[in-house]
Amino acid sequence: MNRKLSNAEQEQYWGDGFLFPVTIFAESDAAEHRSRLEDIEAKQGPMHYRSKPYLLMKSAAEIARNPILLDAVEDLLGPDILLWDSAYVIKEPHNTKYISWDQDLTYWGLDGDELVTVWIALSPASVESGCMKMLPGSHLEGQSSHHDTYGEDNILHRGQELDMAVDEEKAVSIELQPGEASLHHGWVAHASHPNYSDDRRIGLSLQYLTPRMKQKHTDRESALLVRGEERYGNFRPEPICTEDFAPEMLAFQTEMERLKHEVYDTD
Ligand SMILES: O=C(O)CCC(=O)C(=O)O
Repeated sequence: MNRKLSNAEQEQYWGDGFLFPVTIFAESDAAEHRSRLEDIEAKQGPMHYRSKPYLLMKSAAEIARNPILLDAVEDLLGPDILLWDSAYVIKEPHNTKYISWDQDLTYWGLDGDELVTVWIALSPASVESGCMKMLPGSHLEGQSSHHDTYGEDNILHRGQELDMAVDEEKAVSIELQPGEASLHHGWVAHASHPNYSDDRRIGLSLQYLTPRMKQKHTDRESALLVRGEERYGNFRPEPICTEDFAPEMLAFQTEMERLKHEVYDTD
């Protein structure tokens, strides 16, 4: 039974390696989540690219467990779903930060590809503001080789970049209104350019996987069961955030973020 995505949408996802736009909530709800994020930023400092913000912020935890979003993920991954990682990706107005062409699964240390990324817009994601771009069908061949650039303005940890030249003419710009999401496969080649607009470009990127997946480099990583059952025990269970920046959750999130960077440095 389809929950959120029609058969045609599912076929499009598996054929192209991505699907958009999928409406998750109203623009007014997106504005509310943006304002809660900006209140937290004012108190706690930048949230850009901090790992697992759903452990620290009730707003991120609500988005991550949104039933409409999870229905779409269930259509692609099946009934048992773990939330493995997440990050706000925030490009300030008129900023030179970008993400080079890459495939996510290349450097995440995971042993399979039963993973989908949901990227939900909290401000307009347009070509001008530096929305993601994706190369249709590029997930079908699996992994291509990458090299590290350590590019100064590259948002990626090591500036990882595909070795192959990407034909930008074939790329699709993933333009989204606030409250809309894109879904993408872990092997799809994607990138995003700088934000030339007057507004912040704010997205929350969330990585969902099946409990069958495993981290190759450590058994200390954690994940949050968001739907169904967990019968594998490959990840330490995570608690649900019920208070913004609870001290014990901050300590746990800090440990998990450190571990993630160790893995990123290995793969
Ligand atoms: O937010 C962006 O510009 C890129 C995010 C991304 O690469 C991802 O979510 O996989």
